[in-house]
Amino acid sequence: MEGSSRESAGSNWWRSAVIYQVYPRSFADGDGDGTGDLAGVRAKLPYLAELGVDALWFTPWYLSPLADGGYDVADYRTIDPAFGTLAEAEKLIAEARELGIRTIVDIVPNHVSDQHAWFRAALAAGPGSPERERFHFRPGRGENGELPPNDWPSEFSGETWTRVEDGEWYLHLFTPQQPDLNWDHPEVRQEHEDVLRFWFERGVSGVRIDSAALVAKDPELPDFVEGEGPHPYIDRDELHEVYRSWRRVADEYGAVFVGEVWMPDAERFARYLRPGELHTAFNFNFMTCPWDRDRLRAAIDGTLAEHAPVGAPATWVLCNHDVTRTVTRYGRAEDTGFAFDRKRFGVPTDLERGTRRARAAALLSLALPGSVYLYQGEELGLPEADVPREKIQDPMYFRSQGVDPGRDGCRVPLPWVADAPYSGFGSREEPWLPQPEGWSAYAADIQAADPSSMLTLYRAALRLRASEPGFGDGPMEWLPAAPGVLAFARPDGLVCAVNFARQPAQLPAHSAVLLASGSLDESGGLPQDTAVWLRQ
Ligand code: TEU
Repeated sequence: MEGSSRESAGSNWWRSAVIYQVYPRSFADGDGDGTGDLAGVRAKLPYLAELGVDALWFTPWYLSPLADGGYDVADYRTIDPAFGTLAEAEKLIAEARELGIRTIVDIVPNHVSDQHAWFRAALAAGPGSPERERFHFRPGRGENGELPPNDWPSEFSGETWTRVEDGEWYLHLFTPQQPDLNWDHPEVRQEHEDVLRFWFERGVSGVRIDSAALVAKDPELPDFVEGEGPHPYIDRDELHEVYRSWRRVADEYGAVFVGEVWMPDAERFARYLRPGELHTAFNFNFMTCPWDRDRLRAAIDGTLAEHAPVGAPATWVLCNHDVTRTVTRYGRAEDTGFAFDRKRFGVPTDLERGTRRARAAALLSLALPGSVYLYQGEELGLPEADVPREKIQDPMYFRSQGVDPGRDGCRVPLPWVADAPYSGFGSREEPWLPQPEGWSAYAADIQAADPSSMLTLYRAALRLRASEPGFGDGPMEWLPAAPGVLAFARPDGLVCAVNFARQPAQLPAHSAVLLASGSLDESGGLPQDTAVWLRQ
């Protein structure tokens, strides 16, 4: 499957790519210590090549105390020893490239770890020092400075300010172990451009930008007043200059960006994708959309309309390491969309229904114009796991006082071999998060041998998508369809149809059925929650 996509050798590869997200801690454990690692990924490269992905996006693999699963980076130039070494990362990047697979790394510009050399120096240097200017240190409010400097709510619930021994407070939109950087500081800007170069020099083809819309802060750090002027820290105009500057660095290497931009406002979202800024950004409006024909159609139309004026290709995402896994979400009776504020313990789900819909959603998203992100285990149809409370590690759980289960349920180590300890994830030690009972039924080895498995569906879909130039970036056109059915045409006579309605639907006119997410009924009708790819 070398060079799986028609574009994979060209400079526009990213406009149509299928990008597989690796959460290294949970992907494969090469040394058997219970934590996934780079040796594990290297061993699975043939699997990824056979799956047919064009690139791998690695969530942070750098030195980190893991206060937030690696999004608390202590040193960008060192691979965390739990994962391996820099030399190994270089080998991995090169070996993947030989199989036609590019590498994307994750950069977290909003904050660093409290163990980062800069933050340690800032603490040691004290109030008023230049070392503190790289962060947001302030005196507190109240008579004795005992109150935080402002009222900003944390992205992770809880407080956004922590007081240090000498009485000053520092800002952290996430956990106290993730102090926010001051992007008005030239050294902060310079350092990140050096880090970009560091990874581009090592053969990396792209960068995912974490929390990309949060980096710029109102220098006054005022309280947030609804409806009054620009938000003090979300989507501020100044941050575009940061990314324009990053873009100049990326262009020297032909590398690309994907921004993590949670921005329901289409016009504001598209500003990140203007020429000279980011190449792409995650399409969370599609991901958070419930399994509903009209709402999905509206999300698709909205997505294409917002991307068109800036000439950027859309991305299609069904899940990632922050959200409830697709089959679990779509298996719910109602409220199948994803919202952070509705993440709760014990929401019932019907996995059979969820799996059927996830299979249909896979064919839907892979047929749409643009690139697609696949989160590890999605190709195995893994459900969200119930992680016992005493094993949960995600700070979101702790900061919500145990109300929000957090994100560990989608981060459980993958099952590779049904008949092996820990489902073949690792050999010796128990995995860092427990695999639930029945996990081995999802193992890649048995799915590879099962023509009706999720893995077989993904392999077939990716193979077809790579061999049909009509898929990926390019035009699409809605076709007339029965109520409850979405049908659209792509170039070269390709058609995708999805039936959301209870009654089976007649297939659009076609000369061949290329692939279906489930069996058609006896009279050739498309059953509920089933998608099909056709040739006209
Ligand atoms: O996520 C950003 C983030 O937290 C959003 O998902 C946020 O919750 C949302 O805007 C709520 O409205 C990234 C990473 O993907 C995540 O894993 C990290 O924990 C986080 O940044 C901090 O680095």
